[in-house]
Amino acid sequence: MATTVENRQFHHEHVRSYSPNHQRSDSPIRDCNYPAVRQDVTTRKKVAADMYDTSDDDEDEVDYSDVIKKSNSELESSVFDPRDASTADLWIERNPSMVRLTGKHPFNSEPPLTKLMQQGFITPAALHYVRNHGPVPNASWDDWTVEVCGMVKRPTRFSMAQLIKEFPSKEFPATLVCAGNRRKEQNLTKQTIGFNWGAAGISTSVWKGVPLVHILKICGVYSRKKGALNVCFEGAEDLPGGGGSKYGTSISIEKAMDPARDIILAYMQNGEKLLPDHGFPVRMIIPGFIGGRMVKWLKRIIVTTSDSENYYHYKDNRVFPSHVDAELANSEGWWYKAEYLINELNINSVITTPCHQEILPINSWTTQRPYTLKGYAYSGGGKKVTRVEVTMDEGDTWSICNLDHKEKPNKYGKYWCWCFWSLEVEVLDLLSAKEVAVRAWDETLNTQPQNLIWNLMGMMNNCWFRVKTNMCKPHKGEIGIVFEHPTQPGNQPGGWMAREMSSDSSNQTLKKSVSSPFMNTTSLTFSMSDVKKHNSADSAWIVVHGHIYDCTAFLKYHPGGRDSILINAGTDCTEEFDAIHSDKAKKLLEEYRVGELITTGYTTDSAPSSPNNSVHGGTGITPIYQVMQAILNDLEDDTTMYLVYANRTEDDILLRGELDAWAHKYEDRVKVWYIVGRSVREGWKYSEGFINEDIMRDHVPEVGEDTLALACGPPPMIQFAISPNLEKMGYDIKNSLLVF
Ligand SMILES: Nc1nc2c(c(=O)[nH]1)N[C@H]1C(S)=C(S)[C@@H](COP(=O)(O)O)O[C@H]1N2
Ligand SMILES: [Mo]
Repeated sequence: MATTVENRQFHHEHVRSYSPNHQRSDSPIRDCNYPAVRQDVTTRKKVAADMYDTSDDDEDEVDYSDVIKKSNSELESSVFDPRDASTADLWIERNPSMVRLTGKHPFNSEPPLTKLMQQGFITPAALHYVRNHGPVPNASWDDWTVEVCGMVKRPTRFSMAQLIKEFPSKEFPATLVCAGNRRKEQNLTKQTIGFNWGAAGISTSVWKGVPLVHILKICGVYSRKKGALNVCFEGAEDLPGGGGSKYGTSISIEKAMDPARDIILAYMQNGEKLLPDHGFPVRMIIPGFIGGRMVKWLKRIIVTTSDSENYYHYKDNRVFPSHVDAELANSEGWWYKAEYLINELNINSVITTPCHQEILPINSWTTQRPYTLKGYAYSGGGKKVTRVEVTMDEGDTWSICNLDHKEKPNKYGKYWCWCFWSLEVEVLDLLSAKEVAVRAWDETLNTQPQNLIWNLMGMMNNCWFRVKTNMCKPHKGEIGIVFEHPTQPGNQPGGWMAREMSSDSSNQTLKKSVSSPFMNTTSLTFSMSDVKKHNSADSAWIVVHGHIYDCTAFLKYHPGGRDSILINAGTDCTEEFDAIHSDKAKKLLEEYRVGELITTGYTTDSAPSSPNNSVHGGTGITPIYQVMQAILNDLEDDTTMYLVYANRTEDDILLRGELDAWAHKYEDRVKVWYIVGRSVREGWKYSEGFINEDIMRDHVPEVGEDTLALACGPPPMIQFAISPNLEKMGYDIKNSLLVF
């Protein structure tokens, strides 16, 4: 068993010059029970206790057996997957639901995001994401050893039995995140040199193992003065990188010895021995660090002067500035610049509820109760996530979410796990939002950037996580909001980033052909607070009848002079405009239209609206107007729409101009009928009074297979006037009436 360190692949010729006293190539690696350091188990434990304070290692230990048991229940069993049959991994059972990111081999996979979240705080080992650079070593527990060598006084080789019996252990939950988590968003911006992680390259387990600091102390690390500055870790698999090597990396000796960091050699995951994919029989766990530093199938720990020379230590897990492409990275040696190596995770958060393609039906049931947004958040280095915020107006206003930290911090106040956030929002607010975005903050006030910052390896992507809300076409008696995540993992299609990419680079015809069954209103929408910002000669926007016009270029041509536009810039000036302009001028204005005003309130007047106005508006014609607009904008939709629109007086009729224009333009498809309660002027050709059965029968079609009634208005009107009359007309109120 006694081998020497001569056959190691680690090159540390340079190390020798820093540590002339250390005759590494001559000093034999000792098995743990080598006579020269023979100690019985109790003595060794006592030595460990003497060398540093282990007295409270077990003190605050929490019993995790319940969470673990829960996490493993009701999980479909792992199987030999036919995709592995022709690979070196054919002997490994895997959970069939894992999403493969790199074809068959090596195995790189993440669980479906929704499934991951359903498991809660602790991820069952079989659903834990996997990042393998090569074939999984087919290890035997009894034969496995971990060798500690390099700049230590007592190079030693430990068996698994010794790691378990002769050292104190620590057990705690820790979240692992691959630095490539969320990389697909980067790849859709511009291809990086990494594969497509979705947002589930993250998992949490209860890990149990020997603190690294115990092992290093037992082996007697040389002093820093003598050059013991780094600790390298090496795995067991044979990899192609760098002309044949093991996976390996290193951390500094301070970090390795820091008791606050809870670094362990883990041999248990969720109360069981490790699965082959996660490093059986033993791996490094370095809480708060990127997954890439946590070497699996750990074979060697080498104390050295300089950091690891392993190919993967240099060519992986680095974040370069955006301008550095592959060529530049090689020609200018960016791989070897220490400051671009990453260790501690950065802060991140993700929306997991709603999930991708989730449909929230809009009906009297759903609009009356809030919808709960949910997700996860984490930060690195043990920093606590202290705030998570959601915006529904692209960052103008933020709501603070509820936070659920399931772990107890360690005695140094460090947090090693993800936390969960949630926020109740109004369904009508979701309906009027274009997207929902999340960002987190940690205790040192790190937060996430609004925009993606591309880097060559596609690592540490933590821009705001945005979920788009699209109106879902009336279908089988329902309309709804369909949510769209930015991407889907691996080569799975879907996500708004891919859609936006394809519509950028293609013509109208193609755009139509890639459209999903769900439509997006094609025109841009803005809130009044957006418009308000364009109030100068540099950018002069106005709102007229709910449409937004950019008049900047027109300023110098305006017959009435530029100032008369500028005093209205950034406001709704419908009345002012209508008062003095000819039909010709109105037509001219159309050329400058840049979008539509979003509002869910009853008012479209020029009163300054706070950002909240746009999200907390009452029920009104707006949702129905938006549905109609969406249908008309979809060239493939030929739904006929009948609108019966009741108001107190004619002056109260909102959006009348638009509705009449539609009724005129789409004569066969849009029928509008008004009812006003009082002050009817002479020549009024519509109904007067209250909505009743006769009016409904005259202006609403009989129920048909594909008929859907949408209603908005005060509850008594719905309850006493609309529902009963629709019922008389054969409508099944439960399934074919949607109330906003
Ligand atoms: N020996 C070895 N260790 C390794 C790797 C590897 O390929 N080989 N991958 C690393 C990377 S990049 C990550 S993110 C984590 C993933 O651990 P997991 O597969 O248990 O989730 O292991 C790290 N340790
Ligand atoms: Mo990773």
